[in-house]
Amino acid sequence: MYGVEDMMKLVKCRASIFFILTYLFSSATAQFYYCPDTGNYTSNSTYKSNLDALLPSLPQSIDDNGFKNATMGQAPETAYAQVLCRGDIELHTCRSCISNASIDIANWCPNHKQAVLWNELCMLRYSNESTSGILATVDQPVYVWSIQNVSSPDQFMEDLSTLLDNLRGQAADGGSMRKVAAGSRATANFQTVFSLLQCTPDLSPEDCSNCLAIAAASIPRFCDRRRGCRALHPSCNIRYEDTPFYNETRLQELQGPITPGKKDASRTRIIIAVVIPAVVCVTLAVFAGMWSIKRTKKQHVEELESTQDIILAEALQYEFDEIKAATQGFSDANKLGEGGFGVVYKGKLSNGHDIAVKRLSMESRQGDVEFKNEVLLVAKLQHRNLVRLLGFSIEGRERLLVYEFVKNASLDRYIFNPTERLNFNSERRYKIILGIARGLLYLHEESRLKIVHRDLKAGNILLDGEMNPKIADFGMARMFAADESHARTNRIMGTYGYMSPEYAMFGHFSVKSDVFSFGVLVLEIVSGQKNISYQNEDDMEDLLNLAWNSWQEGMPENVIDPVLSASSGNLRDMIRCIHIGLLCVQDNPLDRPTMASVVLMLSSSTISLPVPLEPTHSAINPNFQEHGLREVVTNESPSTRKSTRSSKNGMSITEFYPR
Ligand SMILES: *[C@@H]1O[C@H](CO)[C@@H](O)[C@H](O)[C@H]1NC(C)=O
Ligand SMILES: *[C@@H]1O[C@H](CO)[C@@H](O)[C@H](O)[C@H]1NC(C)=O
Ligand SMILES: *[C@@H]1O[C@H](CO)[C@@H](O)[C@H](O)[C@H]1NC(C)=O
Ligand SMILES: *[C@@H]1O[C@H](CO)[C@@H](O)[C@H](O)[C@H]1NC(C)=O
Ligand SMILES: *[C@@H]1O[C@H](CO)[C@@H](O)[C@H](O)[C@H]1NC(C)=O
Ligand SMILES: *[C@@H]1O[C@H](CO)[C@@H](O)[C@H](O)[C@H]1NC(C)=O
Ligand SMILES: *[C@@H]1O[C@H](CO)[C@@H](O)[C@H](O)[C@H]1NC(C)=O
Ligand SMILES: CC(=O)N[C@H]1CO[C@H](CO)[C@@H](O)[C@@H]1O
Repeated sequence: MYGVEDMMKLVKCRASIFFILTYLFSSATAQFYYCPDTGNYTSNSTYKSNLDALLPSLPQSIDDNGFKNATMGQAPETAYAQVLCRGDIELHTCRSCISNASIDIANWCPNHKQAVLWNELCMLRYSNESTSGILATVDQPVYVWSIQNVSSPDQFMEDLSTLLDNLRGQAADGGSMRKVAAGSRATANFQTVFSLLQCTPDLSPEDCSNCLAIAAASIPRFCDRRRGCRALHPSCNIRYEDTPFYNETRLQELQGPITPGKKDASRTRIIIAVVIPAVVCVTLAVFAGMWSIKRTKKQHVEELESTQDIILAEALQYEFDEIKAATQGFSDANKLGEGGFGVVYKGKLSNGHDIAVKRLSMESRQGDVEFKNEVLLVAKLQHRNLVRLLGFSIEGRERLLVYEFVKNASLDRYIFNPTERLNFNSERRYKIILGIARGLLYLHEESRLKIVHRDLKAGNILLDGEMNPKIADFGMARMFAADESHARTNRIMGTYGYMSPEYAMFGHFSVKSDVFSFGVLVLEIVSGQKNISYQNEDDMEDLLNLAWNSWQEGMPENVIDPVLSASSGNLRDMIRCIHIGLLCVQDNPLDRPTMASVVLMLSSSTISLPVPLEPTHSAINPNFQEHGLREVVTNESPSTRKSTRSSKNGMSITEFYPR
């Protein structure tokens, strides 16, 4: 019996790495192989004669479904083979492909007891061990990518991820004869992404789905922004391109109509008409690892959900030394910033990719396995307004998180900076607010995990090269404390000034405490002022107070950053933002809108907004904290207390400034 750690070592020892440089292909000639170092046969062995008899028989035995498993000979010298043709090709092409592969495989993996060969149209593998019905993935699968990049990478990768999610289940449920799904989805710049997913049909639906999930999970790491990519495992493969590459007619003939992305049908047709057939130059890196480790599954059920998670963890795990080298030994020169959980460094991997590395300083209460589990879950959260978690590294007590590198600095370095904020016109600010709202909505409602951020603030919003906002540091609570599932905590991890009263005082958190922080952030972005500003020495006035008072006086433009008033005439969007901000910072969590309503309010100018109630800002200003506490404890409902006065003023403003 192996423990998980032993098993990780086992994976590493048996892994061998092959690199092949550049391939140029415009036809089916490019081949990718994997020859695990599991032993060689001798030329006079029975195994070799069994294999020699088996391979040539494969092309004729295959049928329209494009899959065949076959065996030859008696144990222990039995030769097992599996072939899988791409789900949309003609039978005669499939046969020709397998026939070529069965000859070529001996050239690529001479004398190997186990081998896999992929080319554009088919896959052939053989082994001295039964492969039927067993999920086989390599821990670092073969990724083949186009060297060309898409023009709107964030949107493209997000739409791709959605498309793959949709197709995965469809492929898994394909039945015992065929597990194939193909489809397309419209994305930015009138482009469309096309994808074909396939498993060997001998897998169970669950294993097929897992295999495809593993293959898809590393696409952002190996094929980020690429126009096309293939992820190849022995048991499944994924291919996507920004041009149609599969034969839709043949697929329909074999398994009924394919379903393109629902709303995308008309656009897809236009795109198909104008695409230029691409000759894709491919760089290939073959990372090899262990072939099939399914048989150890049962021993690890308690620690990790499944062996597949272990394999996936391997795919996301970086060598500590690699990261150390990438950050020049965590040098001060590479330091990007410091947060509650550790110092963040800029790094450059040997393949040229820029990364940001968070070196965790806080002692976690979790074991390595729990930590890996949480990283896996958080890495699955992908949205264009979230900073992408690429992986992790563990060595001894050191824990590192590896993130995509986001070009420009965090939002606070711009909006509170007297010169930088001149470049932030109201349009840009509105776009940033909307982006943050969308990212937060994804975390709260659209993702599988339903994460409460708990530390949303300007310093945690990063801006990419196009000044799109990306939320950083989400999921940290999951990776540190096991108490995320409880809506009450003794560990307050937010930042003072952004914390909702119920969180700051009682440790109650919920999506609505994030909404509060979002409200503060909105007011900051609009005003260019921090949560607290000292207007004069005696009279300390915080931002929420200022916003509320100006609102009440019917002068919301007083809150707006003066650099905006000077430059732009149309401030309606900003006033709408102030209104939304005030709705978000209301004392009673139930009065605050959900992020879904916030996104709706921001996206549509015709929706009329409810009237905000006065925030008592009890948690904002330390001097008011006692006062605030008393108010909440007496259980007087803030809504009944304030409604008369505010509705009058609120109404008039809503009517004055329609967008
Ligand atoms: C099998 O043969 C290859 C060369 O053909 C060699 O590189 C490899 O080390 C051999 N493996 C074993 C386990 O002997
Ligand atoms: C397959 O070959 C490897 C390497 O020689 C050996 O360790 C393993 O036991 C063989 N498997 C079977 C089922 O004979
Ligand atoms: C194969 O040949 C080697 C010598 O080359 C010999 O030692 C071995 O016994 C032979 N094996 C079989 C199965 O004939
Ligand atoms: C694959 O081969 C095994 C025997 O090795 C057989 O039991 C199984 O039915 C085959 N599966 C398919 C899908 O042909
Ligand atoms: C098989 O090889 C022949 C000769 O190299 C080639 O003409 C043919 O296109 C190949 N078949 C496939 C499906 O790649
Ligand atoms: C495509 O993007 C990758 C990764 O971001 C980058 O390294 C590469 O230089 C880009 N290639 C082109 C042709 O722009
Ligand atoms: C943001 O990043 C882009 C691209 O790196 C750069 O051209 C631009 O100057 C940056 N903007 C600011 C305000 O720093
Ligand atoms: C007094 C107060 O709450 N100040 C906070 C305002 O926000 C910044 C971050 O932008 C915090 O660092 C301050 O503590």
